[in-house]
Amino acid sequence: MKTIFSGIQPSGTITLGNYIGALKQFVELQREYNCYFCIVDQHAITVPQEKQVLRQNIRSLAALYLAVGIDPEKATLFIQSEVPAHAQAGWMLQCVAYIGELERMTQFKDKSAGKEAVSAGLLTYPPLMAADILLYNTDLVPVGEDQKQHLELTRDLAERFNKKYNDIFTVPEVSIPEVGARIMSLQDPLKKMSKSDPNQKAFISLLDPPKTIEKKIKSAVTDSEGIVVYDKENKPGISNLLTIYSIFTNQAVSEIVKQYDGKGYGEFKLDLAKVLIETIEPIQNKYHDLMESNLLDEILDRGAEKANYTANKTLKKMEKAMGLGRKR
Ligand code: ATP
Ligand code: LTN
Repeated sequence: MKTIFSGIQPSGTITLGNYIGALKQFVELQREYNCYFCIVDQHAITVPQEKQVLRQNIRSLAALYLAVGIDPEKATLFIQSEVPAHAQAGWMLQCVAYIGELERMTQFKDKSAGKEAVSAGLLTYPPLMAADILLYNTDLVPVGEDQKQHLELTRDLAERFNKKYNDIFTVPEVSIPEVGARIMSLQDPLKKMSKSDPNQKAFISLLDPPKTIEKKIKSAVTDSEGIVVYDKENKPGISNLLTIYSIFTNQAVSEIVKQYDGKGYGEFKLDLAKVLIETIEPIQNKYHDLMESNLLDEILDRGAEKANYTANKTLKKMEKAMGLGRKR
């Protein structure tokens, strides 16, 4: 059975973008692969976090993974900081990575732009991500479009390590969904929807109450034409909403366009909000049940135990290959 690894940062509440680009794929793939799904809290601290909020977000993200359909009997769900091998392997891979290639990462450029104090961790984030993936002999990494560059670097680091030290890493492939790999902000459809966007109206979170979902969709930026057609270049706002509608209803965009022929954005947006609420409400109900139960801690404990076992085996091989410590 092939192995999948993917991670989500507990840097806020999961958005529609995270759900469509990542989580929805995870649920589908867990049947056919040996899956590791991680709450990457050590990645989240590359930018400032409030400690109580971070703790809450970690727990909440774990519950959301399960509420959308991750089955702990099939997949291993765990918290990155509870598996120390990630930081240890991350350090070794930092020593394999070059500063120049890290400075070229667009996520680093975007997140550091205009900031006075940028943490060193923001720059060295990709070798930690490579460690996450490589520790599990991962074959496939399902992610949204924005992570493609990090995956290319992960492959480069794996190949470099294999060549320079010992051939121990599987070089992973990336899996990006054909539709919905880059859901755009509701307030600026030229920007990616992000859970850490300071403008709450820019994203729909999976925990937004139905009324909020409706309001956010109603106020989503479109254009003044009022015609529901897909034209990503000239009408990015309505095109983004059409993509979301299509994913949530399993209908082709062309069919939806026909359905709204002669109707305005108002009616389309109201229907879209309804469709979203129908899917999101049951997820929220499961989420609240999980947050109140002890099950969540049991699942995370089991996940950490299993992840530690596999990750430590690879870590030992890495240390041996690099000549760290004493001969055993
Ligand atoms: P942050 O705002 O803190 O950077 P984020 O919302 O970008 O967070 P991540 O935790 O970095 O989310 O990403 C988790 C997963 O969701 C990744 O696989 C990422 O590619 C995917 N993803 C993030 N944003 C989108 C989006 N707008 N459309 C599709 N997929 C996305
Ligand atoms: N960098 C990713 C989160 C992430 C990840 C990973 C994704 C950390 N480690 C390993 C896939 C595999 C992000 O910012 N979305």
